[in-house]
Amino acid sequence: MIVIINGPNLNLLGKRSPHIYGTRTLPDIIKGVRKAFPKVSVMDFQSNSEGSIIDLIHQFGFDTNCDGIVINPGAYAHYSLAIADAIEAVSVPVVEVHISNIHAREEFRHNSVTARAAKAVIAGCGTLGYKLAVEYLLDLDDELPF
Ligand code: CA2
Repeated sequence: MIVIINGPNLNLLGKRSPHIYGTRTLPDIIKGVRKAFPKVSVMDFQSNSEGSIIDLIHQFGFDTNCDGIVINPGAYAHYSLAIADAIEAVSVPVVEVHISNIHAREEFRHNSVTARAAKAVIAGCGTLGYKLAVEYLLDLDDELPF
C-alpha cells in the first residue's frame, strides 16, 4: 500500500496558476497514479492543516502494510519543523514531491526543512513527480548503496 498526502492549497490544483502547477486537478493526478500502478493500493489524503498531516504520517508511518508515503507538504515544506520531526520519526520511507522546481522560484521556497527528513525528494517534474515517487518506493528493495 502507498499513501499520498497533499498539503495546504493543493486542493486548488487545476483551478488556478496553471503556468506553475499545470492543469490537472488533484483527483486527476491520483487517478493517473492508480492507473500507472493498477496492482498497488493507493490511499490519498489532502489537508490544509498541519496537525492533520502529522496525524496521517503517524497513522501510516509505522504500518507494516505501507510501502511508503509520498508527501507534498506544500508551503509547510519551507517552515514546518513539526512535519519534519514526524517524517523523521516514522519507519516507513517518505518521498517528498514538489510539482514546481522550488529552487528556481522565490528564495523563500529554496529551502525545504521537511526534505531533510525524507528519503528522497522530487521537484520540478510537474505532476509526473507523484508517479516517479511511487515507482521509487516500490523499487526500494533494489536500492543502490548510497
Ligand atoms: O511545487 C509544489 O508542489 C509546492 O509544494 C506547491 C505549494 C508551494 O507553496 C510550494 O512552495 C511548492 C503551493 C501549493 C498551492 O497550490 C495552488 C494550486 C493552484 C492555485 C493556487 C495554489
